[in-house]
Amino acid sequence: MKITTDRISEFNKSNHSSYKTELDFLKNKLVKKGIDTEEIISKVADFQVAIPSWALGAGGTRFGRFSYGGEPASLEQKLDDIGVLHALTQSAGAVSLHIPWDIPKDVKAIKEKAQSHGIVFDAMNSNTFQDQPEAKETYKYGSLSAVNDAPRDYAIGHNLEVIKIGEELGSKSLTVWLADGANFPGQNNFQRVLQNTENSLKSIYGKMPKDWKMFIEYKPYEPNFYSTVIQDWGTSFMLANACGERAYTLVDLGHHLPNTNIEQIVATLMLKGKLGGFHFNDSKYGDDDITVGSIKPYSLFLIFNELVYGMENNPQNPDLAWMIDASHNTKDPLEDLLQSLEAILIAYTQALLVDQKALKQAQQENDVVTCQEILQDAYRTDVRPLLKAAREKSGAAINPLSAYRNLEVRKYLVKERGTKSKATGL
Ligand code: AOS
Ligand code: ZN
Ligand code: ZN
Ligand code: ZN
Repeated sequence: MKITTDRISEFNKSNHSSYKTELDFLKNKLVKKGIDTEEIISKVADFQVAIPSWALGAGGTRFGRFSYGGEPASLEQKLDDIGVLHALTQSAGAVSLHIPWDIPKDVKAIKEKAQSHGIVFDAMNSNTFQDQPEAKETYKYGSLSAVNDAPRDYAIGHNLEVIKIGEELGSKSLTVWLADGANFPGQNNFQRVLQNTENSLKSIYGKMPKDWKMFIEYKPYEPNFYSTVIQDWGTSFMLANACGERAYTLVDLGHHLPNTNIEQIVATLMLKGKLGGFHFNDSKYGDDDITVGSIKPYSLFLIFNELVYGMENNPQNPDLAWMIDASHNTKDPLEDLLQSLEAILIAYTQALLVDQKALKQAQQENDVVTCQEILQDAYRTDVRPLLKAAREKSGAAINPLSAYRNLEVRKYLVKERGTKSKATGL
């Protein structure tokens, strides 16, 4: 299914002309505060978030999976689905591939398919957290951290293979997330597994093309419940420093213990020029991977406030690789991703509204009340008309979710792919 720009502009014309009144009202308010709304609209229109190849099917838990119907059964179909998201939003112009779940069989055809949707290949994800049917070694007791040479070398080899596939596709980065850890005290010698991990990462880093970056993701627990080798940002930061200047920490919002101050972690890493990648999702308890902004939108705003500050003030930090890392089993996966994209752009836009000059002054004067007022004034602004303007500017649907429903995309996908479809991977 291909959604043409004509269909979108037709839909925009017939459904959303009234948003202009809301936009004028908001613009007037913001202009009085000295905010350049056109600049904000352009920034929002430019923001691109990668969609992971594993989020297009209905997710599941170990208690089962329920098909949504019309799920993509191949990498080609996954790219078609991202094409739908990108056509509707013009902000999902990248895919993040997971190997081996999504090995391209015909690289040329896959590249052409992606190109036809305006999609580029962002970070490649290696997988050493499960054994594949043809695997020669098992990761049961660890991969890059393993105490035995054979699984460790095998895991290093897998990462190099992922880089090779990525090079063919035009990707420029590798994300490493390790499940390695222990379920019981005494199982691992902490120092030994950390040292093994560092050595393994260094040997992958040493063989990475010179224009590639490595992102090291951390997570406190799951699937291991006593200890995880790369448990927190400090460990990831240390490993990235040990590898070299093109290795960075990746922050996944769900990978923190309850109440962790994620915005402070973001600020610290950006000051040191070491924040490379970002996984968006939301959670109530742990790595819940639910729709971005569905539980803690104010936290998301505070995190974006630090990201925006860093993007404006930390030239030492590279451009970030943004990705949505969320999936679950009750919503239409495409609608869910549209909601996540919306939440990301709302938080980003609100953060762009923060009066940084006034905030700095209030901070200098230790005016705590004004500091809070400034942040909450931005957060409490309904910025959705600006998002709509950004979308109209870039040829997207003014309201992507209602366009998706109106164009009956899911109905079409179910007709084409069937009701019992099951997404590959996972
Ligand atoms: C796992 O918890 C991480 O968030 C990773 O990014 C992982 O590779 C991805 O979610 C696919 O399982
Ligand atoms: Zn993640
Ligand atoms: Zn995760
Ligand atoms: Zn997660």
